[in-house]
Amino acid sequence: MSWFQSAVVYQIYPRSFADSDGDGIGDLGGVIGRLDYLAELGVDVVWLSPFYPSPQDDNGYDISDYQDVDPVFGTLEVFDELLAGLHARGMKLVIDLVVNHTSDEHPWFRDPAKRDWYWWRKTPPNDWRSFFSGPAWELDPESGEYYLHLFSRKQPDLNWENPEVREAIYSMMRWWLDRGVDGFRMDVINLISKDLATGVYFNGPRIHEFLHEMHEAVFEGRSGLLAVGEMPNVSVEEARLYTDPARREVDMVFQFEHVALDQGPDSKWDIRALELPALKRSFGRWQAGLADVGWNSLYWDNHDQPRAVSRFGDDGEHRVAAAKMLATVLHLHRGTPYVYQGEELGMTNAPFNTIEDFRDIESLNHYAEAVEGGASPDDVLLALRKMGRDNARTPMQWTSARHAGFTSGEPWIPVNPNHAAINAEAAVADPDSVFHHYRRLIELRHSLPVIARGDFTMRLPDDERVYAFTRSLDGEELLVLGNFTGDPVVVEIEGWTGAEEALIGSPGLALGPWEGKAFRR
Ligand code: ISL
Repeated sequence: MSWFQSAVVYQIYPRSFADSDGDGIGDLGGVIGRLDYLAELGVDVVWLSPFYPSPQDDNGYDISDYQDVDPVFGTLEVFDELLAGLHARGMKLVIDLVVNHTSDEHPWFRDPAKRDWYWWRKTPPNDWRSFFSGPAWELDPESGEYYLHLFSRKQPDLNWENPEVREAIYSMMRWWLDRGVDGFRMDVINLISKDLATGVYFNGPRIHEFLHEMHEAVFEGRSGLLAVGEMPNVSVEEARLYTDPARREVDMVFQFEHVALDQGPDSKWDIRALELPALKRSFGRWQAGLADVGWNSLYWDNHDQPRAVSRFGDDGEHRVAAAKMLATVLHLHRGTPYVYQGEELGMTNAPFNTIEDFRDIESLNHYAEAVEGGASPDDVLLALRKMGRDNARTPMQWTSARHAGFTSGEPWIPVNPNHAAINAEAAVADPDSVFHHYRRLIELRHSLPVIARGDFTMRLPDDERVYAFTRSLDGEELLVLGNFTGDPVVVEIEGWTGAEEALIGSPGLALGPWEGKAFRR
């Protein structure tokens, strides 16, 4: 049993969390001011999205110096204070490791002695496309050669074939661990091994070798740390290899299968209705595949996804019930749950009106490309409103005051006007709030071994309205139910009457609109 199996992670996107200096952009000082809030919620680990020096082309996922803090976010001294403040409250800090690419303004990229640290070619060797629209090979007018960037053109991909690159990264990681951080969330880490000839960049030929080497070079001989691999396009079988403790690669992968079910196969902007049985099949396959070896991450939301209550639930009349139900269902699976800032308040998608309201490079590039290709601007906007990453990036809603108490200045992206009703101050004061529901779920994971370690059985797999599963450990059993519709529904579960101890909700197997329940025996 590893410590992280009973832990809950809280993700902070510092730009949008809390602004301490009035420049309209959240910062590390702002996070320090909210540590007691995190402690009250009861999370074990904070994952902090990038705060390093960066031209901010992709909000900090384009790093120009791995070993410092961007002045917009603070200084290394403020970082140390934040780390100490978390540790003093018994929380760990995991930082974002973005090493598939750097910024094009990183000194490595312009250093002639480090030409081979990136992928340079006289002509594009393949037709790879960037995740942010357009070709992935960019002509550099200075040298007349093309460089690879799987993300924006300001995010050139590092060449992990070069051992000097790998050693530089491992040494940077050791520097942060020596400073006291407790691990890394590794951005698109299954993209680092590429085979240009065969066109492979997901889970490439040397990926396991690189991760194992990193483990030996960085984590060996240290304990209590966390290594999370963010891995788009990873199968359960591959995830088993990545997270098998005996292989010493990473502790868990952060995978995307369930958040792709309402998207077409070729484009996230091709939005489909979510079918509940498909969601259950996906979760069920992951629960079973990592039952005896490996470990799951559990999440609905992060800084790249729309808000869960708007996407999978109901952000109108039944918002509170739906937000609680989604939390109940997710947190009682086997795996480590992640809470993305504001999810614990049931924050919703943003009412973006025009393209000017958007800030995200992915959305802006897609809009430009699609409209130029003849798509109707209104149709493109409709998709951006539903699936755009900026939905998750509107400022954290602290109070009902101006700009939701996020900043005393002008926020870098519009605050959701619903902060008048949805905010942390109101939620903490209301014992029935979504916030206190999350707090109780976190407490339950800490106190009930069946939640952290029990096995998992999907029930009613084909039911289109209700998500149902049981967990069991050493004779202790849980039943979890979630109504994914706005209508009341009564279910029958073989062997359960609903008269068992109700951990969440009232006794009985009748569910109100969007209601979630859990029973124990
Ligand atoms: O958000 C996505 C598509 O809409 C994903 O493809 C996302 O780009 C992918 O999961 C990788 O995400 C990570 O790396 C990106 C960065 O923009 C994301 O914010 C980060 O989470 C490049 O560093």
